[in-house]
Amino acid sequence: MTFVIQTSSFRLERRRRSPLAEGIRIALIGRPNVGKSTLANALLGEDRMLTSPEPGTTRDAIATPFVWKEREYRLIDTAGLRKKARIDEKIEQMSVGETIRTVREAHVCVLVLDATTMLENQDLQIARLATEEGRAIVVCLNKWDLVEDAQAALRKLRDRMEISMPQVEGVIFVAVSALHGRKLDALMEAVVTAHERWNTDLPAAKLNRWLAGVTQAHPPPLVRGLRPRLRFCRQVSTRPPTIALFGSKMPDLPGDYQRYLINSLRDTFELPGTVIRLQLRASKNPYVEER
Ligand SMILES: Nc1nc2c(ncn2[C@@H]2O[C@H](COP(=O)(O)OP(=O)(O)O)[C@@H](O)[C@H]2O)c(=O)[nH]1
Ligand SMILES: [Mg+2]
Repeated sequence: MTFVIQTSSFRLERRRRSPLAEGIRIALIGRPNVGKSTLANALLGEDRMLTSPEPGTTRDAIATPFVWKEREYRLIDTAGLRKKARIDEKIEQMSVGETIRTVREAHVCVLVLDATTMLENQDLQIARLATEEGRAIVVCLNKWDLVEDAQAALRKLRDRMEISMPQVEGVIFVAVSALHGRKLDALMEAVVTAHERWNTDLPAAKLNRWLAGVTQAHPPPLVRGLRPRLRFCRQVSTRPPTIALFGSKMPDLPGDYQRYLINSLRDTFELPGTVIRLQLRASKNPYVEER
């Protein structure tokens, strides 16, 4: 099933035209040495990170504006992005606390990986912070210039992501070389796409048609002899898309079944790589909330 989600692109257009629009806020997250600072400078086009406040004056994230292809963005600036010469090694290592603060400031988190070492546990922990905070995510495979077997590297990454990060199934991977400024356009396009999906607002009629079909194809399992009944749903917020499901016996809806619904939403409404949240709500009268 395919259709154009007009609501979200319309909103995006409006935001873009507004003089107050500050652009998509991007955080570069990842382990030390994967190339975050190099990528930041490549995107900013100069050593703009040098103008950041001295460490110690503030630990709050600040956002550095930049323009890419005539569109404005903001890069969340962190100690981990600043030049090594300006700060000591201790705070160069982004702490978990700082990563969380950075992630919360961002719309889109770009998870930067070193393509030669790829997805280690620490990378996954960082990625999980971003998904738990409900951010939009793009995976950036940096140092692609050092990779010899591109196909094998991509296959390895895809397999690992599928197993370790099912909550962002279909997340966009972009292979870049920050050092040589390669494929940065593709990276920024992915950022825009991920942001658009994250902002998606699904019409109630389409959602309820989906719910009818999906529960008919595969009804919720019996719990202690009773079947939870899903009556209707609607989207209650964007960023990330959050769907409230109304019905009976909702607390009994098994986790597996919730994941089935989320995966089905992601497929049906073409939201790959997007965290989707469900809210389960009790409803006795199916017509109270319907419009
Ligand atoms: N070959 C290659 N080296 C890179 C690339 N990006 C960054 N590096 C190198 O990786 C090292 C760590 O980069 P840095 O930006 O400081 O990483 P950070 O700790 O994540 O900020 C530096 O020596 C960079 O020159 C790349 O695309 N290709
Ligand atoms: Mg750095």
